[in-house]
Amino acid sequence: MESRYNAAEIEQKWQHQWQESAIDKTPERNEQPKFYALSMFPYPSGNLHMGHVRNYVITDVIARLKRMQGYRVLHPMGWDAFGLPAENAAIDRGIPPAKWTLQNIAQMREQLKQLGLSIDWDREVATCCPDYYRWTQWLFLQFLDGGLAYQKEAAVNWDPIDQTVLANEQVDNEGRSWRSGAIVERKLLKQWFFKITDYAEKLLQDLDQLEGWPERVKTMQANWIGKSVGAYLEFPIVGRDDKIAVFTTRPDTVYGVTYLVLAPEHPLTPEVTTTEQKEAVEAFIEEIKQQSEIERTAEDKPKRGILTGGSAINPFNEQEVPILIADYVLYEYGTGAVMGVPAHDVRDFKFATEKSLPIKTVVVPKDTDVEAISQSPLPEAYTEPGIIVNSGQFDGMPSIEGKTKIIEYAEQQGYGKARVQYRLRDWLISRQRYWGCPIPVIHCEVCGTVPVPDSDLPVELPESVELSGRGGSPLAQLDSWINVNCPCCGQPAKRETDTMDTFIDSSWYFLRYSDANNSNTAFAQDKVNDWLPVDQYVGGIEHAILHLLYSRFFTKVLRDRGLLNFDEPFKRLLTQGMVQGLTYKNPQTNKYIPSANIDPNNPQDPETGDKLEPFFEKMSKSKYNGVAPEDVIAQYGVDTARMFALFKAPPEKDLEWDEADVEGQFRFLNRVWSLVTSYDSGSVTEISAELTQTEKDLRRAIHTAIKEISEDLTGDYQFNTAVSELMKLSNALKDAKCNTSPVYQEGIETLVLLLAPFAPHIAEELWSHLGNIESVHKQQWREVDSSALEVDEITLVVQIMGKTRGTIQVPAGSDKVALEKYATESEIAQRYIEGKEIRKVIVVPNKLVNFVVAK
Ligand code: ANZ
Ligand code: ZN
Repeated sequence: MESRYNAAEIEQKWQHQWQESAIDKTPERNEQPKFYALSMFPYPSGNLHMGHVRNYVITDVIARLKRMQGYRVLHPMGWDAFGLPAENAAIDRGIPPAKWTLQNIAQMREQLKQLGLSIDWDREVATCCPDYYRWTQWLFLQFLDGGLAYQKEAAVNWDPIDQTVLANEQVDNEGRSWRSGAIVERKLLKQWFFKITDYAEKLLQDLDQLEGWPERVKTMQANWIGKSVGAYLEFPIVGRDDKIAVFTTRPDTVYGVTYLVLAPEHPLTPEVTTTEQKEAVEAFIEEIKQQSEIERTAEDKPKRGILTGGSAINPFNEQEVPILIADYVLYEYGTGAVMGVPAHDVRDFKFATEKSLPIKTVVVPKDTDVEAISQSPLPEAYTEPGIIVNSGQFDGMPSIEGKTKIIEYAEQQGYGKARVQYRLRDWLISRQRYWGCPIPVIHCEVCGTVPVPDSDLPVELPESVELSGRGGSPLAQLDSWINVNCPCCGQPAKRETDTMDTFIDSSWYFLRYSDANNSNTAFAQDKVNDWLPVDQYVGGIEHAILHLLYSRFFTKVLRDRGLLNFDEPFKRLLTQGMVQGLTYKNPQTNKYIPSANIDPNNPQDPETGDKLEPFFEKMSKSKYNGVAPEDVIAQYGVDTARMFALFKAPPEKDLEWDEADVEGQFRFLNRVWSLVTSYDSGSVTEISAELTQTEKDLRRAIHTAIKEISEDLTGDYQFNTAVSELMKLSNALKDAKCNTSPVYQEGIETLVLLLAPFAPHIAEELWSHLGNIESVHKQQWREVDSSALEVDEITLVVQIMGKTRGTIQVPAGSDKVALEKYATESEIAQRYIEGKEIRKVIVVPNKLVNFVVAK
């Protein structure tokens, strides 16, 4: 048989067969080691894009490889299905969010199935379905029971367009909502929080366990947690009984304090403000309220502040210092108050200079003449360590040592202590939105906040809700849903109307997959402890902080509640790069131009005639640089698309979509196709006692491929070099002049087996063509025969002017050029031909090299 490679035909055929034979079903627990391969589940927008394709293909190759290597593999898929877009679609088009979401899921599931992914669809989860969110609610109640969920009034980010609260991370650097783009305002509201701060230290420490994570992701997490070591110090307020507590990382500079600053929202602000300053202070506070946290702390903005008229005493030196309020001091961090040390902090230096506040040096570089520097003003803040001066009993001490000594002293005196502070805040989890998981509590005037009893879960989302996009929570408008009897006292009470942040849904889905269809519990312990932690997690770098941090937090809380027995959910993490498309933008008009309208040989703007420089950028609709997966599949087949996505770049790097390289992979698969289909297994001869050199060389090529590909696919997953090795093997087979040898047969079979994880359909077809009954995907991965890798040596005679001067060992099968090189570089030749002109080199393959030199 020598037929054409018809990708569409064989892909359909095998996808159908695989479904029939349930080949991708997760095996029951057995003596095989387990491997859990997981892709970050998608939001069901309705359309699969190239970024998805790349993500899922990477995970699929790993899953298929691990199966061949003898693991029982869990490779599931699901949908992160709650969230704003469904609600917005409902508002814009009048489709109920549930309907819209389920339609999208159905559509995307079909698209995913086209990719030939070896997913166990029996374990599919969708976070918006009651059989899933029943357990999200149950988990929420676990947190509530553990004292890890609570309500408090909080200044929140308010999106005036979407009419909802946003988490800090949903606000960009310019203070805009990540979804609507509106400038975010501050508003005080009662909100639900998860106490992630209780786990700050653990979340930081355990990053060390994550050897299989990219360093940069671990650094991002550590920075987000933001641990600071310092002190808590108290300054008595003049004329009052109370004190102002500050958090500082530089207790060694406490003698340099020349003022204190409170956050405008600090409860002591009105208390310390004098009558003379009252009006000005209140006006200032009004102004600050309009600013987002990002604006308040932006480096490049001038710091704004105002005197309160009050003052406090520095307990270390009894000095009286003024109290100010300023925008850059945040109420939520530390104690909401800071001590101003302008001589040693850049921000304080700027602020003090602008406000003409005194600057007092208390740390100097070693060997500084203190008298001399106190004569002239300090040109800038000195922020380095040094020697303590102007600080009473601590003078002369290195500042690093001074930190501990000053804290010890403050502790003895009773006005301070050591303190560790984290930047991480508690997780604001409530949303005033409809399409999310309802928070399962009931508010009773008598009993307070009462959890919904387990038997009443799930609290289902009501269907008949008016979604206008305006006002607060849509659920709050539905009286029939809100009014219930208190589960405790039976009196009329009200349901909570907030829904949960969708990050909660995605903080435990990987646990649910281990036991996805359990209707009695979120997951059985034996299942979750068997499959988890995830052995390889694959997803985008955009989730490097929050999703991963929240999932780690959930895992630790559930472990502490005895629901599972591991510390960390994801053993290894691969953050795949983006898929970039060829982009045209007119620099004059700043408009993106669809590439379909452009002649690649002479790119110019069809409207203006301006010349264009193409470049690569992340594929997106607005840039007209996207390539639709379905188009590529229709043209080349999914195996080519997979091969291209794997070959073009290492998985963690960005991938530039290039039609010519897609073609290249298509041609490669065609070469493999004809190589294997033209092979005649009927003509194979008996294995001979001694392999010929050709056979030996081919065997070496085969086992080199096995070795290299196996190595490329452990740990770092260098699919691109693995595909190159496949190409080398295919070339070696094409060139090998031993088609009837059993070694050639071994080569053909190996090529198909090694190709199987990458291009599963063509490999299956070719495997079956070779006469095999059982699927290629059920075969064992080939082991390296290291004896095949050994290079035979021959003895080469080295002659000078026809006279034998010695012999050297060289690799067998070396060609003439190589032999001449070995001989020329040998010590023997060097000794005899040194300084002489070589007239001629005569090479007799496998025997000798003779140098003819000038006398
Ligand atoms: C005095 C001082 C002197 C400070 C000096 C620094 C250098 P990190 O490392 O980020 O934790 N600070 C404390 N609470 C604050 C708040 N709520 N808003 C704004 N700034 C606050 O930074 C800790 C330092 O940030 C603290 O140490 C404090 O200024 C300031 F030479 O105290 B420092
Ligand atoms: Zn009650």
